[in-house]
Amino acid sequence: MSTLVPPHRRVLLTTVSSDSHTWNLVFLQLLLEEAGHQVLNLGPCAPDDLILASIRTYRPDVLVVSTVNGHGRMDGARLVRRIRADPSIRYVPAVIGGRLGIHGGAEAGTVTELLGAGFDAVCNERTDPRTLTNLLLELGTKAEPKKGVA
Ligand code: B12
Repeated sequence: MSTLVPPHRRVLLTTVSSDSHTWNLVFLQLLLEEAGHQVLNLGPCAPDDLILASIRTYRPDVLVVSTVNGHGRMDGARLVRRIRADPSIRYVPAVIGGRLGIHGGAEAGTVTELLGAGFDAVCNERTDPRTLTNLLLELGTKAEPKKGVA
């Protein structure tokens, strides 16, 4: 069990529906809990509907999407478009990171595409995961989406 130290954020941690990788989620949960954040981890292959329902019930300060199978670019864009289209949850700040594409994450346009779809911040595989803890503090204070870029 984690000890919550303010300022902390309620974080909904998930991956995308196609992604069965698990240790990225375990790693990020431990990292964020160690920094004092409260984390609900939905585990691998979370369907979009489960993620949307969890945002409604858990009311996180920030949604963190971690994906490494290479389909995050497509699945993440689809997911965040659905979130931004739903008036009851559209303002939840959302960050995505990991290995976002199938060619090692260096694909031009991926960051722009995911920001355009509705993410507030996009991290690639060169982003140091430790920067996420401060990013959450920044994003968690935002009232409206689409204000940050990592
Ligand atoms: C174990 C593994 C599997 C296992 C997963 C078991 C499980 N239950 O977790 C199995 C065998 C199921 C698997 C399947 C597949 N895998 Co796999 N897998 C791996 C492997 C070897 C290790 C992943 C791991 O656990 N890493 C440990 C965790 C802690 O590290 P991480 O995942 O890299 O996450 C770190 C960072 O990415 C970052 N990070 C992650 N998310 C986020 C989010 C934010 C916001 C931030 C800031 C940082 C961040 O922080 C983490 C800690 O540093 C990697 C190769 C590798 N050595 O990394 C391939 C790898 C991820 N797999 C890959 C592929 C292609 C697949 C398959 C598509 C293969 C196939 N053809 O079937 C399937 C996909 C299945 C699916 N539906 O998703 C590719 C992805 C390629 C890409 N994205 O460019 C990799 C990179 C292998 C490769 N070099 O090609 N895989």
